[in-house]
Amino acid sequence: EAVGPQEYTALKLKVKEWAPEAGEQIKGKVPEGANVYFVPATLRPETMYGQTCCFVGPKIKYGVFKVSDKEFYVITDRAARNMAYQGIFPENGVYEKVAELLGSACVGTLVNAPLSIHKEGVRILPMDSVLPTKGTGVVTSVPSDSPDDFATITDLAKKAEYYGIKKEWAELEIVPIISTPSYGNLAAPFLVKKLKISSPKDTKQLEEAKELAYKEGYYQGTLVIGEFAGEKVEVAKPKVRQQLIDAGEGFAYSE
Ligand code: A2H
Repeated sequence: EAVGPQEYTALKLKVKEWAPEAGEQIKGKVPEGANVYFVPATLRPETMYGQTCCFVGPKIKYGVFKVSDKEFYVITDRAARNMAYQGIFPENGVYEKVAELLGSACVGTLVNAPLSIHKEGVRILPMDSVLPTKGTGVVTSVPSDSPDDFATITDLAKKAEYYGIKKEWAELEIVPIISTPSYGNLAAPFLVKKLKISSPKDTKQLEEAKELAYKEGYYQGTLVIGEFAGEKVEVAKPKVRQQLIDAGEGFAYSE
């Protein structure tokens, strides 16, 4: 756990098509024509090219919060309260919830993930280890560089029926985002294999893989995709973040 304040990048994933249950639940509560966004918080904005899906906790309760007549965010109540004191909603300290959604009802929703190579959109999928007490309770998935994400999508694809999802939702192409001297250009799949991680429940090994991937990616990594390809991660990271913010596709969020 980090000691100081965490500076996240919150990313706006616009809903293109609701899963039937969630669509039913927001009916009449969000104005026709308004945009609704799932808003994951990430520490690795430079990896956003590699998003293949976005996770919610199936048992977590989310709110749909009004930012303006045209914009609504799906996040936890806790995150909305924090955001209300960070100038993200129009009035300081005030946040308006127009609907509630259980994570499980959102599974299958198609969203547009900024910067992702998957322009057709990515799906909202379930992840049991999402903590309701961290970030926004929404976690975008970058399986090339996050061992947790790779272990989870592997499990989802293996047990698609059990999870009530289409297998192909968990099988979008994984392409190299960051090249590293020790783990090649797909650090997370490499480390998951190397540490013999066979399920998202192998929490101890995943903790180790996460630590190794993070250090190597951040200090030794070079981006191999996008506008900043060829630049060191340390250098490119703030640039990608700023670009997302300038494009209105993300914003700073801290806690
Ligand atoms: B990271 P820290 Cl490529 N529950 O984003 C569980 N995990 C959460 C979360 C929650 N409520 N909110 C955010 N996270 C994840 C990208 C990424 C991340 C990569 C590699 C490592 C990595 C894509 N997923 O995180 O405890 C988010 O996943 C490794 C730590 O606040 C976020 O960044 O330090 C990170 O954990 C924040 O974790």
